[in-house]
Amino acid sequence: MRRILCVLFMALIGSQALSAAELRDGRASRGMEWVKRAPASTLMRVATDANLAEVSGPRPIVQVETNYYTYVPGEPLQLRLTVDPNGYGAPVTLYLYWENRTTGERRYYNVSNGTLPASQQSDLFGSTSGVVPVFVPALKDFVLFGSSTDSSELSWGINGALGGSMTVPSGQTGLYQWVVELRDAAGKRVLARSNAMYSYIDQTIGVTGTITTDTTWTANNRYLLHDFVGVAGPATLTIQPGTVIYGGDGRATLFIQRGAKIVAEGTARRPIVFTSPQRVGSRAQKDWGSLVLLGNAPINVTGGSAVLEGLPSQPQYTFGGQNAADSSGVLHYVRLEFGGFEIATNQEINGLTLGGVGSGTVIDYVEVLHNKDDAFEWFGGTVNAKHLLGIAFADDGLDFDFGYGGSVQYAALIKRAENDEGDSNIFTESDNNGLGGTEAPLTNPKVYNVTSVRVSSGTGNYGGVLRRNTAGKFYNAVVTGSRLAPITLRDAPTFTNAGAGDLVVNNSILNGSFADSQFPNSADRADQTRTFLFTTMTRNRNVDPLLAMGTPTLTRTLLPDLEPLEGSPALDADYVAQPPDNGFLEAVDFQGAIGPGQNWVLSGWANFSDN
Ligand SMILES: [Ca+2]
Ligand SMILES: [Ca+2]
Ligand SMILES: [Ca+2]
Repeated sequence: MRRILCVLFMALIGSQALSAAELRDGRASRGMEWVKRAPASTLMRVATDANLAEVSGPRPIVQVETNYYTYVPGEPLQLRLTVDPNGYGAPVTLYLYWENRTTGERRYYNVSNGTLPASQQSDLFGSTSGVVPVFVPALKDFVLFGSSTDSSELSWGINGALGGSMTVPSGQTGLYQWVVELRDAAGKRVLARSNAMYSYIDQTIGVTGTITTDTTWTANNRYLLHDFVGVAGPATLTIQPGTVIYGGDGRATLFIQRGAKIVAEGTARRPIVFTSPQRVGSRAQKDWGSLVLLGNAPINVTGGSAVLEGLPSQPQYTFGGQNAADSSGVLHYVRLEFGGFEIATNQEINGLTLGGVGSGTVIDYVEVLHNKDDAFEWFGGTVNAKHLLGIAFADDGLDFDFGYGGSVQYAALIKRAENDEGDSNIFTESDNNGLGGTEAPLTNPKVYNVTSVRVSSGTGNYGGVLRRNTAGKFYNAVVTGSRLAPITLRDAPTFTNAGAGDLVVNNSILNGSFADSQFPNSADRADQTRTFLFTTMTRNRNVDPLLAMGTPTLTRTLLPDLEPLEGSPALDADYVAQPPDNGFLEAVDFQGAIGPGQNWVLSGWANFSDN
């Protein structure tokens, strides 16, 4: 630890310090030229403005990023910052600190003194004895620490405003982060916080072919997958918390085959990350494939098994069986970023593909960021899932098919305009199968507490499309911002299922226009859809859900606050459905993915980068 800090001190103290006189006068100096100091007269208004902001919601947006997630000794660590006032006019204080994500040890950084001792706290421009309030600056990918001379593979090519790159020491493997906080003018209340996690590792380990014996991937290495990598039954692949795995090429995809297991038990502080091998800022959807789980649980395909779409008819790509309680392992605090490579024409790998996965599998806290296809897709199976986060997926949020029959609770789904395509739906697309056949069991997901929002764009479709003879139970959803109708039922068999009570959409906030709804049997499809959703179904409302985020913009999705504001209709107990006690679904007192004070999306494990 001491050696790391020595290196940090050396790197950081090189920045220009403010003199006491400069601080008193508010004069521009090299450390502070990118912000505007708030004059004392303005500070009189601070309390009023801050109280107003507390009620009405607009908060500044901040995002801090390192140039890479893992470093071997000697590699340069750079840090950059994006800030948007987002309508917040009152002065704030800016805090920058380094933290050990394993031990919690924290060191504040200050432009005058560099890294402070563990016992001291200061805002970026002030001192341990007093803060320096500033107006929220507007910064886009502003490099705080960096050297233009670093190799282009890892560098943003700009010298940092606060100093040069930090050089990573040897023998100090571990998980760390830089954190930026915007606090109120007194330095007390945190208005916005962003953390950039990274680890120091020993080496890169390439992975190819098929894993046939029990194997553990450890957090002191980074793993680089090449082409299709399989785990064959009965082997178990165990991945330590905090481990980072890169897809080394476009086809790089990890298949957990029938009878095999993945045990990826990350934690809130040490998530497991699968991501693009490119430098932060140069990443995009399709940089690699993603993660595929194939199991032995029932699917509704004749013969009981199927080959995953786009893949050759071989046992390692086959899924489905007779064991509803089958386990493919554990995914807990796992991120899947910048995947979705096209393995065949129009066949991209989903963020998380679940083919015939059984209810013995644990899926809780999984993020998909910037995937070219669906965020999450189920091909049959019985696996349940909680705390799913999908951001900037190109196709559907939750795609159900082939007789899936499990439960999903708490899913936050955000579409971005920059990555949105036709026939894509923010919340869900649910089919019994591709032909709308009667194969049993019908696709019948039990889905509670989803929040799905979308940044305005000219493409993208519905909130949810229920079609091709699907059944399903959808409760406590919040759907807002869809280009077309928030929910649409597309064909006659699906509507028949709804009439029989096998397809239910109740207790949901469906906010938007239904003018372009599809409906099976009438010229006036919009009217019939409205009648069906708001009269035949129970306790649905077409109202603004009053989320803290406000109207979604791309910048706001860099720190997406989906929590319902005080007074939100999502908190009206009369409209909240209580899930059946099936051993998985939990009692709730809110609609949508996030309850007041339970913001699992912004708790520090997830990533919201746009590149
Ligand atoms: Ca798909
Ligand atoms: Ca899809
Ligand atoms: Ca679709």
